[in-house]
Amino acid sequence: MTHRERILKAIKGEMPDRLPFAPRLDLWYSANFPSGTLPEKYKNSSPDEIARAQGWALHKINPEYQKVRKPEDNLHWALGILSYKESVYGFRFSPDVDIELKQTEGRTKITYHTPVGSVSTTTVYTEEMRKAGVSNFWVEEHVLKGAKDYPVVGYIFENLKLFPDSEDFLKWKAEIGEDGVAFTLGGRAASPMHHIQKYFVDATDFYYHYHDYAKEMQALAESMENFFDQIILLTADSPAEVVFWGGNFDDMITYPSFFEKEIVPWIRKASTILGAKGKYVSCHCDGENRGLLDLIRDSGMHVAEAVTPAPMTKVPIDEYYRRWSDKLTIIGGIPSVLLLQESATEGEFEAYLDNLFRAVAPGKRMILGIADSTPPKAVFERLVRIGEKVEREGRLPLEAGAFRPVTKASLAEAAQRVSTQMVWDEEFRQVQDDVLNGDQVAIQEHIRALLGQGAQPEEILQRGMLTAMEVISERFKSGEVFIPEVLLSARAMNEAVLALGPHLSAAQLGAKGKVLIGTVKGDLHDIGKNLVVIMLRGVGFEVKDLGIDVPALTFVKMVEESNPDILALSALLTTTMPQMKTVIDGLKQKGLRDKVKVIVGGAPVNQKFARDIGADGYAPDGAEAVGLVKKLLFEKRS
Ligand code: B1M
Repeated sequence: MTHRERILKAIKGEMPDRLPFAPRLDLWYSANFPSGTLPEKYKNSSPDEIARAQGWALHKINPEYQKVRKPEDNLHWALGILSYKESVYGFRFSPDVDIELKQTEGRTKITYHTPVGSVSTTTVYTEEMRKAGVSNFWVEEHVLKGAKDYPVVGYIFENLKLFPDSEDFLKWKAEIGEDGVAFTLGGRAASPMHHIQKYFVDATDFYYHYHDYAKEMQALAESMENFFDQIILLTADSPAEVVFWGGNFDDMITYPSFFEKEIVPWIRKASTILGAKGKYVSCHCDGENRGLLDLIRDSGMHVAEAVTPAPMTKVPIDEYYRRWSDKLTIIGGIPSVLLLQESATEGEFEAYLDNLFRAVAPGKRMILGIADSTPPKAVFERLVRIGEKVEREGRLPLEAGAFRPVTKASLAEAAQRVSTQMVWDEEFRQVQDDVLNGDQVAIQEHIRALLGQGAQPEEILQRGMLTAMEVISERFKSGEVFIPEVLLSARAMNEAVLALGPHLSAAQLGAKGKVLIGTVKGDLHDIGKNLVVIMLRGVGFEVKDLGIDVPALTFVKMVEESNPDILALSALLTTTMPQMKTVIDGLKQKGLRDKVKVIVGGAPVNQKFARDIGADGYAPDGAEAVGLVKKLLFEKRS
């Protein structure tokens, strides 16, 4: 059986002869090729040549986002309008949309002039990003800034024409031949609202817009249905067999109720129409899926790709396989950190693989891959060993042996939900309610009324606002509420602090302490860091946010200048974690280390790493960060 036949059988839910293995190599390759650090025998090979020489299937799922045929292919990234050699359609803007382009080194600003107004976007892609193997642009200026931009973007999409264009796709498919399956790009988002979330607004601001401009957003999503319907029809009639239908789902970002309301109907629609034409819909499920497991399984998607199990997320591989494999095919299953020397010992790597082979028995609907992709510093030998194990032990059906995936105790633990109850304080009930409901307008009125009745400002702050905010933090920690609720509550808190400000003494306002925070150099992830900022501000800390991609020297300089109590560092990539140590070393060199407590956080970071690099603490999430900052401040001051 060829790789192509094997993968297609797995996608159809049939039993191939053995487990398919298709490692994604692009990130690893583009980081190691320019620096000459590819394995000696592959120094001059392409990723496909390496995979073929090793006998692995080619991973042909994600388009090569930075390898374009003509500049227009990815020029409109900030609108999510893309076309590649991997696409089966092209696009054309309406003739009355005038496009003004300004390009300087690494930065592209585009203004779209339409009959109903103008909007603009700016994207960044630097040489440094290219060298690091980053395939996405960074959107520096998002298209939606306020209510007036919504109809303009709506106009662009309502009048956008897609047309069939499979010529390059067919050539590319032929080059892949029997060594893999060519997935075509439907879209990088799975629905109109998901598209708005991914492209049009800053990741954190999205939740405010979703709340504040609900009507405008709904109307825009409707204007975009034309775009999505055209994609479905064109891919349905194309020579592609599998369609990439959006992704980067994550139970924090695309939290369950949002996923169910705004995303599932379109996955279902695409799967139904494409399924009827004998095609398969595949979604990029690389995030934390703990809260989305059932929704994804029942969404109708045929393939969940880039599935990243524990230890990188909360869902173990056996649970994924047990809960999903009757309905959809899993691609991935090997978390990328297992290929890194510093994150997993040889023993841990081998044990994971042994466990994996037992957990996915009998092996139907499973395509092995590195999730999300092979990291730049991967030990190549480990990839080779996975390939060898597949050859040796991957014949299907796999035998489960003595593997016991889930214990009663772990199920009971999962079922247990902490419910944080609000302790109502009658005098401040309305203010507490306002924080819990995220009502930034009513809270100001209620504060003024309380002040008018003679209530003490610090009592309003402590007994009214902060107790309610602590409850929100706890509910977030226990999974009862999601990002939007936290953001709206924190915004109400911030507005309330402004209203209360003139009545509180300077000492009371600044009493909590000063925190300096940022995402380290080379890392553009900011959703989690923003959440930490908001939660710290929400409970009264003064927070200076340095943003993303912050060089170590900037952190050191800012510590020197602004003298914070706490320096908080965020990193989401294993490749950028070492930057945290560089910052700490920089502080030591400048004699500043004893002046500031350093805390670290972000998905790949853990307590051990924090200890190893000499940080003062680690917080797994925003709520814990609040507790940690309080604890360290108490220690610092006592
Ligand atoms: Co990226 N990405 N991404 N990505 N992305 C991850 C992180 C990844 C784990 C996906 C995977 O493999 N399954 C993987 C990293 C693998 C690794 O190194 N271990 C990855 C990759 C590979 C990449 C690119 C390299 C992809 C590419 O270009 N080929 C690229 C890198 C760009 C760069 O940074 N240079 C990239 C790009 C992107 C997007 C731009 C598409 C987007 C980011 C949008 C943005 O941030 N504005 C994105 C996303 C969305 C993700 C996932 C799916 C979700 C991250 C997220 O926001 N989660 C992510 C998958 C995952 O993490 N499992 C993934 C929600 C957020 C609330 O959680 O950020 O963990 P989190 O924050 C938590 C805690 O960690 C903690 O509190 C927060 C709230 O509870 N915390 C702190 C965070 N910072 C803290 C600081 C503290 C304390 C606590 O102070 C002390």
